Amino acid sequence: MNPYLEALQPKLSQADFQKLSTIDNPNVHEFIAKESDLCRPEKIFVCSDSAEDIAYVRKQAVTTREEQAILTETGHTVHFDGEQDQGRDRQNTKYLVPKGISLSKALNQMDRQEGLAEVRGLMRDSMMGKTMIVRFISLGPADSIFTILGLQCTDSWYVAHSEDLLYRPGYEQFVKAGPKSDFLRVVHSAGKLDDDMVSVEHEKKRIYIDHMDNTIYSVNTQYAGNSVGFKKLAFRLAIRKASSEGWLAEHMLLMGVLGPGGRKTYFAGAFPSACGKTSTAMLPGETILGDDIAYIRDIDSAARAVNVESGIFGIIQDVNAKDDALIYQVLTSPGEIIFSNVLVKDGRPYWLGMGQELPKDGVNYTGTWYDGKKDESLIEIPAASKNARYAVALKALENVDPELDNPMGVELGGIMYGGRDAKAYVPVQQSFSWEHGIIAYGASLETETTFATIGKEGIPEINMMSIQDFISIPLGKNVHNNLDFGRKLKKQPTIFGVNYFLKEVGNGKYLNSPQDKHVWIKWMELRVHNEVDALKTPTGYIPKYDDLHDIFKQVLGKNYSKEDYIKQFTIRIPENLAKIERVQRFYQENVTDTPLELFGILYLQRQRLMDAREKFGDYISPENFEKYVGA
Ligand code: SPV
Ligand code: MN
Repeated sequence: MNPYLEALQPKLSQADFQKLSTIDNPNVHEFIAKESDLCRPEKIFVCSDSAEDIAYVRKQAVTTREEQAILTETGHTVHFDGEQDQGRDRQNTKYLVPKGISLSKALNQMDRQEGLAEVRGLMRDSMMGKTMIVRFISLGPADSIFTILGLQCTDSWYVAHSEDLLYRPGYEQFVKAGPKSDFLRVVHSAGKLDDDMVSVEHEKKRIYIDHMDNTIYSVNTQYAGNSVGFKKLAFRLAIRKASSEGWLAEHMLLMGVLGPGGRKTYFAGAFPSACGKTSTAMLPGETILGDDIAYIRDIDSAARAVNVESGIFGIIQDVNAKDDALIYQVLTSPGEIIFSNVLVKDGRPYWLGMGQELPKDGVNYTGTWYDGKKDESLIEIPAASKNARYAVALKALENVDPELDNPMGVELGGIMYGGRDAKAYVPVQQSFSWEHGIIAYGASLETETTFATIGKEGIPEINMMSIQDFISIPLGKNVHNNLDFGRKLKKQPTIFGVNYFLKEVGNGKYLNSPQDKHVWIKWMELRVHNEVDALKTPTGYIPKYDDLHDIFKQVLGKNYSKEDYIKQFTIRIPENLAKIERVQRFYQENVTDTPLELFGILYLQRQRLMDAREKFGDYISPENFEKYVGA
């Protein structure tokens, strides 16, 4: 027996000891022993992914009151995070870097030794009187070139339960992998809890990423984006691994879009948090593979992608029968769902924008809630958190794609990038080339901060490829990796820029309804196969009115007016020039390793915009652009 197993034995039941011994990897035992030594749990539970173990995790989440079983016959539970723990915490999420090293000025980083001392100090004895739960996860389908193994030690049954719904089991994979296998490590403690089982020491919340040891520390938080290690935490480590191995780890949805004759084309889509990623992936009539994180590899010169996860941790605000019919149906039917930070009244969950009047009182993330309740700063507390969410397994959805667990992934026909851009980009456009798409849509992705992260909303910012919060390599290197990845492919996915948030000049009204995204994606599907023409503008190829008119009719049964088309697809020269300037400045000031090609491609876009202005003025109706045939 290795010394780590021996050290762990007193904290393990015989069955749990057996489960750990079956994994023939001393690094696994060493990690658990080291963290147990630090956090000092009373007991350790090892989840082997058996039906019995999984049922136990779920039961414990309710017994310990981290989750409440609301209406027991539905299988729904509710979890609350603290008032200061309602989103990802950018400020307290830091990369640990050795002295003298910087990943990029735009990233939150600190000295590794200091960071380790601080976070390990905060974790010391943090699990006293609690159970440490050990979970093994397979990121990506099992037995695949995409598979990355992950191990998490946590003292939260809610976190462990969420992982059941959101990830593929990994215990058997660890057993098979043998002694030398590599894995990502996460240790999490919710820290001190109040009587309602909510983390209280939010000022001591820390999420530190130690990529030198492939380890993530998370303490004094329960919000899943900070605590479910395999979500954004492991994603940060995966981005580094991908970069060193020549593939891509992306903040992207994956979906199948149906085309004429039953053809299916797979798309990936990068959107910052709360910018329409899940609702795109869930469009009715199409198929879903994933809504958050994808790994993409070059396999036989084609881009093939898998969903890293197997469930959805989705935003529930504005999910209603009209805008998100599919997920609304799932959330209002019996099944295993964890709701977080919703309003509960008489055993039912309620959320903002659900399409019905909300009760005037109930229980929410602030405890007992009543209409008009104010927080310490005298600001009215909404009935439910804007960032209230649901966790559900993809297999609970009727439109889950049959290729979800294909070890080879699916071949991508298209990739889209979209942010919250009120002013510049048109609702949908296609890039002139792989390079143009990566730079002008991906690296230039601009958005506004949202409720998904703690802090002020509505602040405009660059969010490169939508991974700004997660990027763990120098930013320029990421741009370079993307350019390079596509150049090596024989079959490049077509790249599109989408913008669901364009507003009318002057009056600030959104120009599109949430359903319109369905039209854009059907147009993109046709473009991938060269089945509709497009118009060539300075920023990309845009749809022709007649084609959109047909698709609006077919998909939404709507009469799309020429007037709407012209408003939505007018090329706004001043706004686009200003955008280019902001993007250039961001890279010049923050990213010393920016590939020169980025500036070259932006320069050419600027030239095209200026030339068009000479000819047509500041605001150019799409009708002025020439028809372009083919791709
Ligand atoms: C996001 O905020 O991008 C999410 C939710 O997908 S989480 O990262 O888990 O906070
Ligand atoms: Mn996300």
